[in-house]
Amino acid sequence: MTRLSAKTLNSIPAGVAVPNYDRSTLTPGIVHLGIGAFHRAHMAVYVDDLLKTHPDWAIVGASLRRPDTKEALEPQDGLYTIAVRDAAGTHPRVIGSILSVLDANAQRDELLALMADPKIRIVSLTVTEKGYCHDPATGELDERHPDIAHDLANPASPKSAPGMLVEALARRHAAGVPPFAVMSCDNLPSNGETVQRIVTRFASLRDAALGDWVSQNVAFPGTMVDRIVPSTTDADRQTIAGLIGAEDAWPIMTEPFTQWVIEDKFPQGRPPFETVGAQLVADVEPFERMKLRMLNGSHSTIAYLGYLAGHEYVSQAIADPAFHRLIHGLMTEEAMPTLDMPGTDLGAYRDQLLARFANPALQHRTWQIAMDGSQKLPQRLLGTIRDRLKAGQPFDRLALGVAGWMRYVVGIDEKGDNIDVRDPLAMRMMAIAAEAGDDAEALYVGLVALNEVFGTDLADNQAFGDAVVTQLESLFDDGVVATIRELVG
Ligand code: CS2
Repeated sequence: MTRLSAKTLNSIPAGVAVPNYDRSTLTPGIVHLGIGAFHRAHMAVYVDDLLKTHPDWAIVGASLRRPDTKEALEPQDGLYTIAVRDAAGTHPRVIGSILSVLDANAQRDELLALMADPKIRIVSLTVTEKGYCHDPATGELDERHPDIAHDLANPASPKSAPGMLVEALARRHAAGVPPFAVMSCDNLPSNGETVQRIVTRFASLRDAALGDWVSQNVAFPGTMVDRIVPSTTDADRQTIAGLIGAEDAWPIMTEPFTQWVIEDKFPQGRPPFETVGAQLVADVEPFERMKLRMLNGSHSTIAYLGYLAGHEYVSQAIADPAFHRLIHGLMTEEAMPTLDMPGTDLGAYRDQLLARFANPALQHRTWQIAMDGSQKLPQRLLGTIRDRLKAGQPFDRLALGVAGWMRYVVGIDEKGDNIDVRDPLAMRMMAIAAEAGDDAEALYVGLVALNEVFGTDLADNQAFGDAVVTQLESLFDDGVVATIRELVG
């Protein structure tokens, strides 16, 4: 079978959408750091919709960790398929907005030179929570992070995202080129402000004057991004080959829903994202908080409890009426009252989320969402809990979500099988769990002392401890299913 590429594009069957513009006229306006599946199902699709009328905004992608995306896309001239999936079927479309992919390790100088080029006006990022090298509880740069220490010692050959951004900005500053806008598309709370804080701090540690220049001149628009993107499997590759009549080494599977809310702060200009479905707003924070607390808070709760209960996919967990009641209640009773969203029907948003979770065709693994919990919990569950505590309101379902994470990171499931726990703190957490055994109280005390997750306020909070330990004891004694039933009736 032929490989998808510029040469084979005209043999793709009619009915599969392909780029509606001449790719040879494109020039890059965006460098994207962290060119994973999410970016390719989200921002790259919005940009694809724009290129016919705005060919100077194509994307050059970079991967900071692994060369696998480059290896997959290079022989395909950057082309790849996205397949939108639901009960009605799988709908493929070929995307052409990514001109090329650079491997940041092997092509660091090329990447930095491009980022310093005046034609690049936006550098966007999806490097996941841990890619910012920050302390998730406080949102501050983790100055002891090994990559940060490396990049401060070797500023011209950075490894980390903050190090790359600051080196490119420093080069622009030195050359008198106005800075690009830095647009985070990760699920961090107040992602614009958080990345601004991290990058400005890193720049100041390099050089106080550079720090001042960054803080006064660089724009960090915030965003809320949303599209569910399960990891691609070999079965998916086969399905796509059948549909497009060509081999695609890395197609992206996703859902019909997509949402992008962007803070309109781009001094060097931006493509008219509002013409292709994005919402440009003055303040993105309420949207981010809604999404993190309702979608991602539910997702993480489903991931830990669902995995432990033996559900491979989110859709299987949410099909269990007890899980459905738990998540419906978590959103309605505990998350929604903490949100301030005039003009948004939160009940309708919740119902749409429950329907998205139930999408039977998506096959979104609970294990995938369970990854990196130490980086995700603060903005997904703990912020909501803090607000509930402040208001003196109950939060048992959220506490069960946190207890589910604590039970999960023990690394042994209810059948006694090992769990492949992926987390930057995995080693420390496993040591804590090994010490605690199946003593819920001891496990809680060990894990809650991880200040970068819980801060010091929650660690010292009796009501928080009581609520989580109650659920954790039940998880150990009675198992997940009985615990959920007990809680939701
Ligand atoms: C998920 C998210 O893996 C995870 O942690 O909760 O990636 C989620 O699918 C997206 O944020 C949806 O927009």
